[in-house]
Amino acid sequence: MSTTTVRAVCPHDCPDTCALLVTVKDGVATEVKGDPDHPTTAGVLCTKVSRYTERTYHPDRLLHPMKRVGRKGEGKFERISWDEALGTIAARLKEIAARDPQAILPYSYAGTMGLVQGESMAARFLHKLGASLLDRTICATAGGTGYKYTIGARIGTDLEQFQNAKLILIWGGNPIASNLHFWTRAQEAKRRGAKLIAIDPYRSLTAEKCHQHIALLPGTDAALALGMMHVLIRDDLLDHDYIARHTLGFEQLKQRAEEWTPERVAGICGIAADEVEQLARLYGETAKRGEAVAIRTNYGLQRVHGGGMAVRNITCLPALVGAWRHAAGGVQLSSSDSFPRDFNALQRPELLPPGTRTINMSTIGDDLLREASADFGPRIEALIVYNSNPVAIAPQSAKVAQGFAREDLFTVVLEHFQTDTADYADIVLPATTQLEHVDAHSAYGHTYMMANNAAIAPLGEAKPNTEIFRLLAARMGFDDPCFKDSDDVIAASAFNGKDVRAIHFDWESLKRKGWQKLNLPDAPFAEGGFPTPSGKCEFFSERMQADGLDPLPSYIAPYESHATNPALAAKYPLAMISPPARNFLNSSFVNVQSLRHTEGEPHLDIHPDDAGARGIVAGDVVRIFNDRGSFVAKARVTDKARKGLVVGLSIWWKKLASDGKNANEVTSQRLTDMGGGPTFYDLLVQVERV
Ligand SMILES: Nc1nc2c(c(=O)[nH]1)N[C@H]1C(S)=C(S)[C@@H](COP(=O)(O)OP(=O)(O)OC[C@H]3O[C@@H](n4cnc5c(=O)[nH]c(N)nc54)[C@H](O)[C@@H]3O)O[C@H]1N2
Ligand SMILES: Nc1nc2c(c(=O)[nH]1)N[C@H]1C(S)=C(S)[C@@H](COP(=O)(O)OP(=O)(O)OC[C@H]3O[C@@H](n4cnc5c(=O)[nH]c(N)nc54)[C@H](O)[C@@H]3O)O[C@H]1N2
Ligand code: SF4
Ligand SMILES: [Mo]
Repeated sequence: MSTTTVRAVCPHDCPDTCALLVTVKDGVATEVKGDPDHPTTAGVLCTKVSRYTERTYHPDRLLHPMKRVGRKGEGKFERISWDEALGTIAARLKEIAARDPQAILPYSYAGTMGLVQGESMAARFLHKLGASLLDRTICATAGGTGYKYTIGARIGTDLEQFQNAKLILIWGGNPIASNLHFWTRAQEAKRRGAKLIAIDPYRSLTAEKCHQHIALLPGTDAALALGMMHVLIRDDLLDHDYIARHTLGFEQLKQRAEEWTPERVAGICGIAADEVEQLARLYGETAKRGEAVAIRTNYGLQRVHGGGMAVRNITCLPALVGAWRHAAGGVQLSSSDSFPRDFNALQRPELLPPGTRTINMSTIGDDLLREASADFGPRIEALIVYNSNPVAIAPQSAKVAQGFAREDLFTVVLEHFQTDTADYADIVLPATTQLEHVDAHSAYGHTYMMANNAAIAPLGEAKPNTEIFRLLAARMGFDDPCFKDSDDVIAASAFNGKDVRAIHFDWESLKRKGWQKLNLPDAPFAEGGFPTPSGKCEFFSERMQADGLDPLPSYIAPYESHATNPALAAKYPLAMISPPARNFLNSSFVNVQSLRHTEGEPHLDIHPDDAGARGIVAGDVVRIFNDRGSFVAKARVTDKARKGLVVGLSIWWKKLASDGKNANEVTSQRLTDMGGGPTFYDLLVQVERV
């Protein structure tokens, strides 16, 4: 009997990108643990991934190619050979591409965050084919854009510094569920005397454990940040030296902030003026004492009309009080741009025909239903889906399903499981999991380059995404040598080793070690040096002006709220959000029984007053609806949801819910103010007992 330990990486869409140790006995992975030596993982995994072998060896794993034999969406398939699958796909793609390759669209996101199994060979193949480009907006582009306008890049406070902060604002995130290894640091800070404040409309698991919880209305964070600026400036809780040397547009900001009195802000946010005053004073006074004030802002606050502006306004705060001077101060949204990733080497953009159109993944429902036009280009005739489950996760799901159900649409899905999306495929191809393939990873919550070794052989006839696109390239007759690159060759090109940040990068040694920290300063902007056009933190942004946006921090109200649309609110009086459930990762893991049993079934958290007014008691089955659709859930009557708000933790597989639907039935395809992001948390609904 042989037992080995293999170094791997958690591939899931989570900021923590944990280092894994996989125990393999006679070719079978028996245990997945966190690497105790990796400083941010520190030997701890979330419940989901500590059960990873249950997912990998799940009896429902797709183990061979299949073709659809029933209606689209019905889920009836028949086993075929790889030869038949590849032959069918190549023939259809050739026929469509002969007319216009842009009628072919990839749909992919972060099912794996791997730089190799994500967009490397897949991108090369699709570029060479001339397929439409996909704008990958479904998660983070709104805030990412606001952050970059302000400080230039997605770089921020190092995760490994947060325990030294004296005040941490956890703004629009629920790290106990979705950023566990940040929560470890925040708790350590708490033990060392720091104050933790959660800013969240919902009393999440995290908000429950913070010293203070500010339960503002969804979509109003930009106003709260403006109110903080007002108080900081009015009470002179500022770092004048930092402002003078490292910021742009303070005088204009001062004028703007004057309009945002705590009373006005309180009215918009649905909180007390005192909460605004105290939050700003605590933030400013702690910084004035020379102590580190840190903000961990996350994704919850971005999924609304003004989500980009909200993140922009928050990103202005550290520069006002000089928080960046401390390694433990500042703000972190994402660490992605800390990594010198070499996307040209990975994706070969020169293969792409010039002028190729781009389609926004957040409006896939509408776009699948669009006819050809001069403005849109050709109708979408083929979809190649990998690393994503759009029928469950994309907004306004009824439209998405209607699009996927089109008889004239040719759909290929690369998957581990027969998801809601795979049910609509013409051909389903079995993909390997992280334990079965090689990959290189960056992260968006820490700054380690990571290597994933294959721990076990592919199960059944499963193949890595890369190999599937390699085989398709051969069938299509693509003969550029880049289509022969092995996964190791691709991984070795993932980081630019000439960049000073990645000077230690060498793929073979990274594979042996598993992880390697980037070479970065502890405090990224202690001496300014922001990667903006001016080199400063831009309170006034010429780029925003050029892009048709307000160049100064401002407030953009939700599309759907009592304040912005009273007529709609009369019909649908409750705001709804659907943030991640702790035991799922987006729609991944919903089919892992032990995890689904912990979540139970789809729930709706509703305030006792709102429940009472509708005759709803705990345990009732309720219908949640608006003009876009409806779904059912079991009511939990709780003041965790503020009055006027309902919360449905997500993202359920539609087919595992009693009515075959999930929260995306009621979400809309409207986009954020910047970055073309989705507005999953900007909607009004009504709720009734079934
Ligand atoms: N367990 C688990 N972990 C995950 C995921 C998962 O599905 N499950 N998903 C991963 C992915 S893809 C992402 S993007 C991240 C997302 O994780 P987070 O960044 O934490 O974002 P969300 O979970 O969307 O929302 C976090 C909190 O924001 C609150 N919120 C909603 N609307 C607003 C608002 O308008 N303002 C404010 N201030 N707060 C608001 C919600 O109530 C919620 O408690 O987590 C990743 N990690
Ligand atoms: N209502 C509502 N909707 C939301 C959100 C919300 O908070 N509320 N959150 C949004 C956010 S932040 C995001 S990021 C998106 C996430 O949406 P997606 O990126 O689609 O994430 P998942 O639902 O986890 O689906 C990923 C799929 O990829 C598959 N997969 C994993 N690894 C591989 C691989 O190596 N190869 C192949 N071929 N497949 C693989 C998994 O089996 C899984 O089915 O959802 C968005 N939708
Ligand atoms: S999902 Fe996040 S916390 Fe869980 S193992 Fe993966 S990276 Fe770590
Ligand atoms: Mo996300």
